[in-house]
Amino acid sequence: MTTTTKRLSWLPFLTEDIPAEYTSSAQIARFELNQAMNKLAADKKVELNVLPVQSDDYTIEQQGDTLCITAGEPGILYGAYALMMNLAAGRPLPEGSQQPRYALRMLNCWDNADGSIERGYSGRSLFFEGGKFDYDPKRMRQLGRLLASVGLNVMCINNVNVRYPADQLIESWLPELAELAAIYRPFGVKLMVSIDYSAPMRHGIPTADPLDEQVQAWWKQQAAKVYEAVPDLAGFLVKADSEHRPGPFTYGRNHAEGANMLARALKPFGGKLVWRCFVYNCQQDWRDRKTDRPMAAYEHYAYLDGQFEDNVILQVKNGPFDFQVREPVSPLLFAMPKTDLAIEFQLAQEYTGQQIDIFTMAPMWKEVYDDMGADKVMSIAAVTNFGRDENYTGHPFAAANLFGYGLFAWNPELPPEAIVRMWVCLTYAMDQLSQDALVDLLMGSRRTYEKYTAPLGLGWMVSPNHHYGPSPSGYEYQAWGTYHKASRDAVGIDRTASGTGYLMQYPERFQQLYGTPESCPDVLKLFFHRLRYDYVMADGRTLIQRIYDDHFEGLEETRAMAETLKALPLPEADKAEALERMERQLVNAREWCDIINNFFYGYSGVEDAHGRKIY
Ligand code: GCW
Repeated sequence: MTTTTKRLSWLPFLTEDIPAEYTSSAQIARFELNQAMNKLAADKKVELNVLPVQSDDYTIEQQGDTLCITAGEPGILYGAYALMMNLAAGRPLPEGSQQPRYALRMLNCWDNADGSIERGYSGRSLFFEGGKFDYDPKRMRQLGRLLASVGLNVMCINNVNVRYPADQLIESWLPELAELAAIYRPFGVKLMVSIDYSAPMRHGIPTADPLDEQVQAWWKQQAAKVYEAVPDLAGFLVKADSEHRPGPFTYGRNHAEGANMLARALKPFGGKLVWRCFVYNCQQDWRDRKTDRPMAAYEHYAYLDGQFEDNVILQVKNGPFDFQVREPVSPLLFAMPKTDLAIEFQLAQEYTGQQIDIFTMAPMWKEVYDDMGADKVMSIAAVTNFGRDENYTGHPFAAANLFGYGLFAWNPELPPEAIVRMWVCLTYAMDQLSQDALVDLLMGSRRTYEKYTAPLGLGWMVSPNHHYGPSPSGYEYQAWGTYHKASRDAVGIDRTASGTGYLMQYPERFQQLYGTPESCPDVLKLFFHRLRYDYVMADGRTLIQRIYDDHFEGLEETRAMAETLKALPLPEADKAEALERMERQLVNAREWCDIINNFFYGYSGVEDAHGRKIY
């Protein structure tokens, strides 16, 4: 069992473990303020005015030397952390009443009962080992503290791919689930569990058909048992009919019928049914040019708008594919005005460097948010990036994504740089120049990673299965529907009206923006258009030259990052960890640059205009 970490990323001023006996947010808030205020602002007193309501909102007012936080539960804790973190960062305190933009600010852990984590890059599971619950309660409270400090309020603890014995979470493991829920409750974090749609079939029922009365009765009775054990469980999360998971399609039912059956079972207890829209044909023939995977979610769900129970939330990945380094915003997010939606991001860097390469996500989330405009999405979810590693996130800088996600989920209007700067300021006591250098490095890291990997919105040039490192044709002749169609003359897929028609799933403003190669931003050009290598970009470069240039630039920028990193006065452990990973990132960037440029050179036969060697 791991012991509590000594230095807690963005909360280094909190060094004492939270006592186990605390059962309310107000108690924890007092405990944290007591240990921190001396260090942060010894001349100030803090008063808590705890209102007898359940609410996230809080207000901080200053009267002379006294700072008064007024809030219910768990808002009082959010107010306390906001106060401490702003003081620690030398920032002004938030003025007026503070409310989160999203009601449900969720984390999805992809932890398996055997202790492994699907797409986990920070060690093994914090919750499970050897086919059962196995955790360090101190670390649980430490994690509760981290999550509450950035306002996250729902945590789904098991993988959406539910494999035995994780299905027991809602059956024979209920007492243990209740114990864990009790640990997180005072932090304002409600647990959620992923369930297996076919569960009734392991109880003598021959079907999982949502319209079958026995199936409905089984889920109703099971929900009652679950809520008796954990009365405030946030709900169930479901991956159905996706990548070989069971679901309603088997019985000729649509996903409203499938989700509503479960939602009705949860409704008497106030539970939410979060249903993922990551549904597509993963058995595609690459020769089939009609099927276009990004169209799938919209095709499966948009027509069902208005048919879902009011406790159903459809969870939609931010892009139409699958957490690539760049994708356009999912058109489904605009297509269901009568349905509650959650947008889903992935903090785990599956396709974005696996917490070896630095990839700071705040700029990307803000782009997606800006694209969404005045939307009605009310919930937000992210696949987590933490595990049993002592620093939780493997790469110490990956904590900036966990931290940033919380801040973004509370207030997506925050400039990404403010989020990243806040994390740097809180985490590392450094001189201004060093802080600026680290902020710049993190802010540029996504663009750099994008340059040395798949060009101009193509995606999917990663090595199959594990998804680290380049393999330009690795997914080209596979069944997953992820193609770039590079030939000797051209690359990319026409997804406009004259092509697959995907673009037509969007509101008019996107159709205008992405409709022609000229109007479409460079970074998404090959997502929406098939272009010849001699296509001339707005800046006068040919497409092929732009591909070469981006890759060489990405490699150069990574080298510059490594130099910056070497010079930073970071704490020893973080520096050693970051440098060791940077060595691997340099190798990775070099490989990507060589292999992708060589791939396109091989097809096009065009020499680099600057005479650089293409290996
Ligand atoms: O991209 C895929 C991942 C799977 C994951 C799936 C999903 C949990 O490679 O590992 O399964 O997405 O989001 O369901």
